[in-house]
Amino acid sequence: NVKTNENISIIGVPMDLGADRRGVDMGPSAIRYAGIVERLESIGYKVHDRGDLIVRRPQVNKTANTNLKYLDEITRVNLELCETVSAEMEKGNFPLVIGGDHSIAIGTIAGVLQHRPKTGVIWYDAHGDMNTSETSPSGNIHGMSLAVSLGYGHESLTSIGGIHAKLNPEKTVLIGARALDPGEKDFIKNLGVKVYTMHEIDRLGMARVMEETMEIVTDGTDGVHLSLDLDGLDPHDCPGVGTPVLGGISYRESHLAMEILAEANVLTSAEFVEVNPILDQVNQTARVAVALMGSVFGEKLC
Ligand code: Z70
Ligand code: MN
Ligand code: MN
Ligand code: MN
Repeated sequence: NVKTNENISIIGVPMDLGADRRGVDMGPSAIRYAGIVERLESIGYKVHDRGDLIVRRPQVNKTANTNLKYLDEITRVNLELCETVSAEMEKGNFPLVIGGDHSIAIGTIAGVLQHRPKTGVIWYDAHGDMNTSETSPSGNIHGMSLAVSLGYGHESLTSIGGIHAKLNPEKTVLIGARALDPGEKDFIKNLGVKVYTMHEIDRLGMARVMEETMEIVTDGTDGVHLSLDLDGLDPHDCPGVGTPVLGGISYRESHLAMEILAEANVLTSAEFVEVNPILDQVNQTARVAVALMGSVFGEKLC
């Protein structure tokens, strides 16, 4: 089952401004150090490492007339990321974005939607990332990226990729949620986004959760994007994340989820975000990220 004809393009985004906390900017280095290129090549892919986008480090977080922190630079980087992802897909390459904080999903998804406008999304995360400037408790844009990709939020961000390049809430699935803000809960219900919280994962089991998820994100769509925030996993397995939340998805459940996704053979783009090497234990979280990539790209145990 070796996919020798497939090309994966790795795009690093050393962004931490959306989390307003240092460390996740080193995520792309940590993931490369953990052997991402070699791992994907060993499965049989042709891997093109496009290096990292340039992210500036503004010392002032305020943009005029908004509570969104570092809005100007986050907008600029996501515009560039949108172009970069779109250009790779134009060449027929699979875009694999490594972060960086989760605000970079805005640019990744905007780029993906240029080519696959009906993309379904799996948002694997402890959080909903469904805040807007009105509901955000922090002003951190990494807590707003899914809302933006659905078309809600500051216009500088929602306009990236064009106002029509937006996700369909009914083709968007959250997995692993356990730290939703009140405004996010209302928003998720009103929009009809499907959520598998830790409660459903415990009750139904990950196999059933993923089978139902695959049905939702493949029916009537033209692609499937995986947006995987490492804090979706339990902090015991992934200590190196900016916002650890107890009671998360296990390493084994996560591998199973990736294997079910791989078996369906529908994935068209992916991103792995929020690896924070400063808080990590000997790069464990980056190593988990690379191991999960192995599973989602079809590596077999036997
Ligand atoms: C909170 C907020 C968040 C990730 C933390 C937290 C958001 N809901 N997202 N870590 N990845 O500030 O909006
Ligand atoms: Mn997130
Ligand atoms: Mn998160
Ligand atoms: Mn986080």
